[in-house]
Amino acid sequence: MARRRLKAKIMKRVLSVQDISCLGKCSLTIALPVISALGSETVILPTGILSTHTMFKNFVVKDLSDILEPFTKHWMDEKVHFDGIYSGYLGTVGEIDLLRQLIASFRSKDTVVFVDPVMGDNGKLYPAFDMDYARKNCELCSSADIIAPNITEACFMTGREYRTEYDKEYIKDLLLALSGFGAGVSLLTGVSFEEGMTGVAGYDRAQDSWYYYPHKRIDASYHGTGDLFASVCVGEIMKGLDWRDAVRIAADYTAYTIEVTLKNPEEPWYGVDFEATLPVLIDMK
Ligand code: PXL
Repeated sequence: MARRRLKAKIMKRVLSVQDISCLGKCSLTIALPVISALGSETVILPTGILSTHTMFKNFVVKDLSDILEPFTKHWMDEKVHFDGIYSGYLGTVGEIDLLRQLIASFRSKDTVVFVDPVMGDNGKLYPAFDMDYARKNCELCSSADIIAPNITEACFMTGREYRTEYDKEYIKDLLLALSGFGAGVSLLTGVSFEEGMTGVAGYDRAQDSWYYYPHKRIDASYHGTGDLFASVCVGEIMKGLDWRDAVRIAADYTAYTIEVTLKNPEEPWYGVDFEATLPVLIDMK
């Protein structure tokens, strides 16, 4: 059997804090396999457990807010070190306070905190969220090194008007407003300046530098693609890549996975076929 030559190196450990949608291919059921496949140990802290993600009708939810404090305490007692902390879909305003305490407890000078303030898309909040939740996410973003909202989420957090047609000034204003929350790097996903293309914009506060990575837009929308993008970013950053390279790989891989999913004759609607594309991701540079 052919084997990859394994380089001896210390494995990074990432804590991912978000829900488990048992059926639905999003949040932890993406973060765990993807970050593991990219070579980091992935510790999970489920904030809630759902029968499916919230785009299904009649989904059932069990809130798990009450495990956050005791689990944090146990890991603190065990002197666990996290190289990365990555949060996505949470659930309640109270969980954001608990997560901020957790971040403060585990943060060391080399911990990368990546916050994807998942709360909506296409100009609307997801069914479980309201404006209080959106505002509270600004506080969570202030605890992060890197944040990665889409335009909808950025507008709800910054109070800017949501637009589907915009120019570079609109995107720069959104990024500066996001950056005002305090993260070192602010990303904005789903930014399109021309027909047939989309991309990721970014602003690095310390360097006062702008970034835009355009790529082909595939005309399909699936749930979980934001989680796939964020998980790849985190996995690649843990490998030591600069955030700009991590974003490029994550954007290309997510677009490729959507293309592959579109070819599936069963026409899945609720998530992408990342299981089929993980081998490609592992070798992407
Ligand atoms: O992919 C974002 C996401 C995560 N978790 C849950 C969701 C969604 C999007 O709809 O419903 C439960």
